[in-house]
Amino acid sequence: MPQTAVRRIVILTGAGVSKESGLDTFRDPDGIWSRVRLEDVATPAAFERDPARVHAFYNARRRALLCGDIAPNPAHAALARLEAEWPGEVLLVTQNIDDLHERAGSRNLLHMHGEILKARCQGCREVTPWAADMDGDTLCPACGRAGTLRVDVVWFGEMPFEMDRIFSALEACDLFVSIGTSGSVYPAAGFVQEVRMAGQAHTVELNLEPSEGHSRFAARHYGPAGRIVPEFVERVLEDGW
Ligand code: BJW
Repeated sequence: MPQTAVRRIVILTGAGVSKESGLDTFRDPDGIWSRVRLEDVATPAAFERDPARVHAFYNARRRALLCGDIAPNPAHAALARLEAEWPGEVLLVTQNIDDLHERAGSRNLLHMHGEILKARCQGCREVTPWAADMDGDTLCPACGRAGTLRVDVVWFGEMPFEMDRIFSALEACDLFVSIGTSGSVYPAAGFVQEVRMAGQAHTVELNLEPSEGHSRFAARHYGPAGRIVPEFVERVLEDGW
């Protein structure tokens, strides 16, 4: 057992961790924002202006996630293994709206940008598991109203979920690892700075290439997540950091 046994780990993941599972990132040359403008699909104003377009965007991504071809990759599996085998706490904070961390076995997990497999009623506020398409006529299963459902994700200008728990964990952690995120969307992009200001935690970036904030990390490893995350987890479980 490593000497660092009781230490607390916070992991932040982004779209890069799901890329090798077959889900697109946002800002890579072949990413989602190369095909659709975020202003048209990922803001509250876009949903007010053209709800059919926003529903269609998320319906297509939900169908792709559930089509049967998408599965967790070795990076997801390694993070679930870390949670299962690390003697201290491992909190996984994901910006991803897919369910691949859950499918791999992660349990101590916060979806700060929401989940595509949930619907939220803008009338009664109820959040419901949701695997089907949604449109302007869909009835809220809780209050029965039509036209009030939206996908339970966080758009630009909205407050990400669970921020109090996340900031408390960042302040108290001993190791912070950022995986597969470009570091261009706040508040997630600022987490490494929060950790550094809070104290002595070690900070590590694992990504395909240096992110916007790469110089803020004490250690950096670059390559596909499916290779470098299992290698990193193996090292942490063997030797700590
Ligand atoms: C691989 C790989 C492989 C590829 N292996 N790696 C001016 C300054 C500062 C902030 C703002 C500002 N103006 C506005 C803001 C705030 C705004 C913001 O940050 N805007 C920026 C554009 C500047 N943020 C917000 O509005 C957020 N809310 C907010 O700030 O509330 C106020 C607040 C204040 C204080 C505290 C707390 C809150 C909300 C942001 C919501 C983001 N929503 C989206 C859509 C969600 C639903 C959906 O999926 O459709 O979230 S946008 C999109 O970006 C999605 C992602 O979660 C998010 C981050 O993207 P991610 O994951 O980093 O993906 P990419 O594509 O950018 O990067 C992938 C990386 O993987 C790359 O580096 C690749 O190299 C790498 N990679 N293959 C390993 N195989």
